[in-house]
Amino acid sequence: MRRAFALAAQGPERGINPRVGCVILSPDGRTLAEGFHRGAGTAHAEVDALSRLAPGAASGATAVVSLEPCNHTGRTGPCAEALIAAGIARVVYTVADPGEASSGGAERLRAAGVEVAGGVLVADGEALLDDWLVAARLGRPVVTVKWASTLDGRAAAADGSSQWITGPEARADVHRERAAADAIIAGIGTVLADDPALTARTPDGRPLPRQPRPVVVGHRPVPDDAAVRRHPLPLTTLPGDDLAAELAGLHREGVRSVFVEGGPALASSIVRAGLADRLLVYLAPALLGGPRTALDALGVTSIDEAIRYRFTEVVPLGADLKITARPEGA
Ligand code: AOF
Ligand code: ZN
Repeated sequence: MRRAFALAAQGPERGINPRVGCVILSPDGRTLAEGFHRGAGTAHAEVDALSRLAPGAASGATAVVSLEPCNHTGRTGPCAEALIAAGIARVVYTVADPGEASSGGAERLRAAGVEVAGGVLVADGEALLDDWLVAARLGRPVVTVKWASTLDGRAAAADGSSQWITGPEARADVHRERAAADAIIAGIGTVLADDPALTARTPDGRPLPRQPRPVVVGHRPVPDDAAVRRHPLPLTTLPGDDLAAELAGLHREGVRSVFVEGGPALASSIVRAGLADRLLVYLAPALLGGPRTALDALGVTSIDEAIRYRFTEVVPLGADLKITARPEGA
């Protein structure tokens, strides 16, 4: 299975499909063939491995796959059928297929008399699939909501100025976090007020190799001369009337993770809709007081309605703290 993981890791890190690896073993444990998935529309790992064998060569063999073999005809045919047709006697996999249409491969194989064992090295298998798996289970991208604030939770001074609340180490970290996401989302209010580029950059302003797709939420149009229009990737706009559905739409385009950075209004809407899977807060040892809080109203009127999170990581960055929190119970 570890070899299947290594094969899977050769597949594309981003995209609609997961990274999957497969090793075919003879009954006495020799490797007969290996395969991996190279991206949507290409052969699945199991079929890729089988295609390297002469007809009949996989008869009685074991297929070790890093994801439950699929049971559907999507862009390609069902792997469960291909394994059965090849005469595979045993299938070992890690994580169950989270897809509504594609799951059921293990059952199909068992029904055909194939011995099946799932859940092998499941923690490593889940780690390899990472955001793809969480997003597939949620039916939308994994959402990180980021803000920088003072100790008293203010994201700007009374006059609106906010550059900079945190120091250079924290700001460099934000760019690394942006680069790790598939898309970065800002509200139109923030685009009009701050004109953010929504790119991931080094401290001296050079673009990082991996850029998130820029997304702007809101009804007002993005001006032609807005910095975000010069982003290397095309701009997506969302009305923001039904964020859950709009995020699900991004997921169908292959977006597994989004970084929400751009305004208390948008951050509050995401939190209120129950869509904030991770809060990323850069906390500066400063006070601003006043009305400009990091989040707008959340519909909480009484303390027992507080939306509770738990801290999962607290890291000092220069003079600031980087705090990661996840919903209580998640
Ligand atoms: C992959 N590669 O090696 C395996 C997958 O549209 P399709 O036909 O490419 O099907 C994609 C789904 O098939 C995917 O979301 C997952 O549920 C399942 N298994 N997918 O892309 C593979 N084994
Ligand atoms: Zn498949």
